[in-house]
Amino acid sequence: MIQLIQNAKQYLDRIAIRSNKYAYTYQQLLQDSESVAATLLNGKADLQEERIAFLVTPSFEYVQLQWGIWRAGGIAVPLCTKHPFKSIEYVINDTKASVVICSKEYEELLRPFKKRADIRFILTTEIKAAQCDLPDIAMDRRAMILYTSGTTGSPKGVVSRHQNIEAQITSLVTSWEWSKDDHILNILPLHHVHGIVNILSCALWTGACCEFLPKFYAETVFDILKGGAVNMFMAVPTIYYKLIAQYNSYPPEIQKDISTALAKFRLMVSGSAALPISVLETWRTISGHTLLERYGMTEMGMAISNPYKGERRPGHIGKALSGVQIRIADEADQVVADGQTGEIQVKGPNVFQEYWGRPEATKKTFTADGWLKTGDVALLDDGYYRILGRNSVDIIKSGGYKISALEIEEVLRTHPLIKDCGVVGVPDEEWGEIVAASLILKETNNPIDIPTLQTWLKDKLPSYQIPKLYIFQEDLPRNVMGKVTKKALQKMFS
Ligand code: MLC
Ligand code: AMP
Repeated sequence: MIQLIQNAKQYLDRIAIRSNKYAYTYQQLLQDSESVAATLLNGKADLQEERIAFLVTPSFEYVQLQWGIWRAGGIAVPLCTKHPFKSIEYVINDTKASVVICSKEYEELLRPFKKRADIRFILTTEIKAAQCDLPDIAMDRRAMILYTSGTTGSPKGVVSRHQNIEAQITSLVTSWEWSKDDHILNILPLHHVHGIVNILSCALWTGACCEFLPKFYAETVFDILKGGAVNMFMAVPTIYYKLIAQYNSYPPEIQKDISTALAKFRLMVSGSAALPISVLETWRTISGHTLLERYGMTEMGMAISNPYKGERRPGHIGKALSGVQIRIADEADQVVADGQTGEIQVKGPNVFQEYWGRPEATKKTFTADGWLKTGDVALLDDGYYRILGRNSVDIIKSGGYKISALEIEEVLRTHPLIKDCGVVGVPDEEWGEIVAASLILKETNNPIDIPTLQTWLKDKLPSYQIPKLYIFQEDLPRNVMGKVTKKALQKMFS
């Protein structure tokens, strides 16, 4: 039984979702997701974990599809609205999706799948009101696959089971005291846990309202936040940075209106990347709120959080969330003494069990005794965890997105004028890190035009992965063994 969906029966007349200026009740969500389930089942008793990929903008339609897939016994594979065709095709092929669903807006982009004999292609406009017998879904069944970049190979599908998602939700609902009277604005993409679990699913679990703004515009966000209906907000640090810049552009009377409205909020949260203390402090001046910083990962949802009540310590990610075990371990996976630096390792019902179709990668991401190796380096500082960095320089976090330097290098090396390249993340106030590339050209008298290169990259990489900084070198910095030293390369950009 999927408790998230069962819970909705207690809140039938309440507003579950606000999107595109419409309000949708829990009853509508139950009815319309049943129609999706009936369309997908098409006479079958149970989808038996078929992968159903779907591409719609964040809206009621998204939730209707997500719940419909779950109710029919399928695995939901949400696609990214900002990805080029190549990245979408990769996910659909990797998951071996049997069905692809999209709204009219994405029909042209996904047209090639219409011709595939192994895929059933459904437009959301083709879903008609229908009822059917729904299968009973056990909690240990697979529910969702989200793609994440790593230090090796192509992006991997993180498989979450219903029990993992439920543990991730309930831990946050309890810790942050969600209630049915809450109303949250969701401006985040819905192919990552921050938007899907922390915001959407926690709201629906408690009978609260989730309002979508499918595209981030700082001005529109302030218009909604000033409106008085919303009382919770969650975002990545880059969004707070952009909101601060927008706030600073307003005359004093508008600033005052915004500050008065924000002061009435119940909770404001930051996560997915390190929150700079300067952003925390400026936001406190603007809103009267000390942002609650928490730490998570696609493979486990949230694991560590500053307290809802109690001291929220700047520069720290907080303490273990309820039901989650944390330890700091050395390179041999041995626990270090309190105060010593090591990798954050995590255990609990929130933690995923497998990368889709990649048993070797799954094995490598857990210790022999079953702890998830996050790759994040931290220490316990007077009862609060503090992140110091990451094990790998090949992982870049920009605007809350995890980006693999190796994936970008692989694409750059296929350019006819490029002999070799090195990609690194360079610290940046606004984005956390920005993607920077050093290019070694095949022939120095045959230069590369950067705007042309950027255009060439656009259908090969999501736009947020396209490097923003370039340097040209004769060779990459290397150590005595001839291995590229990425730390030295990073310094060359700063
Ligand atoms: C957009 N751009 C970025 C970028 N986002 N560049 C670097 N990093 C990013 N994250 C660039 C585009 O390529 C484009 O460049 C220009 O900015 C405008 O694009 P846009 O799409 O209009 O940008 P905008 O809508 O303003 O997006 C910024 C953003 C977005 C911060 C709202 O990046 C975002 O939604 N980030 C959140 C990601 C997220 O949810 N992460 C959670 C992962 S889960 P050009 O050159 O073409 O103009 C996780 C676990 C946990 O981490 O703990 O939560
Ligand atoms: P993702 O794989 O996209 O889910 O990103 C997970 C990663 O985001 C973590 O492994 C951390 O590196 C980073 N992260 C999430 N929250 C924080 C935070 N509060 N501070 C620093 N890094 C964070």
